Amino acid sequence: MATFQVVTEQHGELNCWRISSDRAELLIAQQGAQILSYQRVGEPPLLWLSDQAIFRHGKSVRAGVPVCWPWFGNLQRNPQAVQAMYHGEQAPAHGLARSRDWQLLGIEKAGNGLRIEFQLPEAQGDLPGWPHEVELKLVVELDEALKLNLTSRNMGNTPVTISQALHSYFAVSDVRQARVEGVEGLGYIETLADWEQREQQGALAFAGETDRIYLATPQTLSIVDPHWNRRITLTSSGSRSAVIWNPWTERAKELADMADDGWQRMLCIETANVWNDLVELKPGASHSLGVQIGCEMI
Ligand code: TA6
Repeated sequence: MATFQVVTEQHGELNCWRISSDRAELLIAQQGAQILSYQRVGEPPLLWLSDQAIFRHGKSVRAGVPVCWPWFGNLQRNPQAVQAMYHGEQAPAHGLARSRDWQLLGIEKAGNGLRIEFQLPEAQGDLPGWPHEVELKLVVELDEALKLNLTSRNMGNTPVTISQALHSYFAVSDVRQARVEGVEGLGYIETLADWEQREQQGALAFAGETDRIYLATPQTLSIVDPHWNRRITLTSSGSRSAVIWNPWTERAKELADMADDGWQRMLCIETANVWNDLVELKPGASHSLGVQIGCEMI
């Protein structure tokens, strides 16, 4: 059985845990239960952490896997059923969970790996403007692969509708050389062209700003990185939609927490429940959104 070391660290204003074994290292922040980095020993990072990341309370870090919940993106772009759940003023982008402190329920050995469990207690009726009672848990498992599972259980008496995403930032040698496989032939929403519906021809290569919602996604998507000779594989569960994002040159310059050339070294594939792939939770019902991130040399 592998041995693990857990060290608490402070990054700016954020409490974090650095978890390492002889095979991999993971950095997780209490805010947002956000994985900030993940790297296997002797390999380039799998998840990307911005060189100019800002570690501040109330602001999601540009890194790793922010949890977007109970809505994804701009609330006004969500279906009415998701919008109707929120009664607050300004709705923050990507929901309420990524910028709040979660509670660490435990870190324990599981099989050959490690299991880390977080909960967002405020989701049970105490989120500002969102008066619903949902037990929200994130389980992170680290063994050969990295697994994330976000479970929402409706503890209230009325139905709850959410959109959500595991907004994963992947590290690549150069996004202009990388491609995403598994999207061939899928319908997608081109959010940069007035949310027009289009069809993907072939694998996705990056040649400009990209911000697309892919629909009816298969279980497996992968990132082929020829320069680093590797294929990152995402195996999802509880999801039939994915968002793929790269800000490219001009948008990156507008982001204070990304170097002007930071866009070259990252791309986001966000395992999601968005658009017509919403989650409707009847009282007592639960839903799990999961992704397993693996990697092989090619
Ligand atoms: O998932 C894509 C997206 O919604 C983009 O539109 C882009 O704005 C990105 O997320 C990052 O959002 P953030 O609020 O973290 O700056």
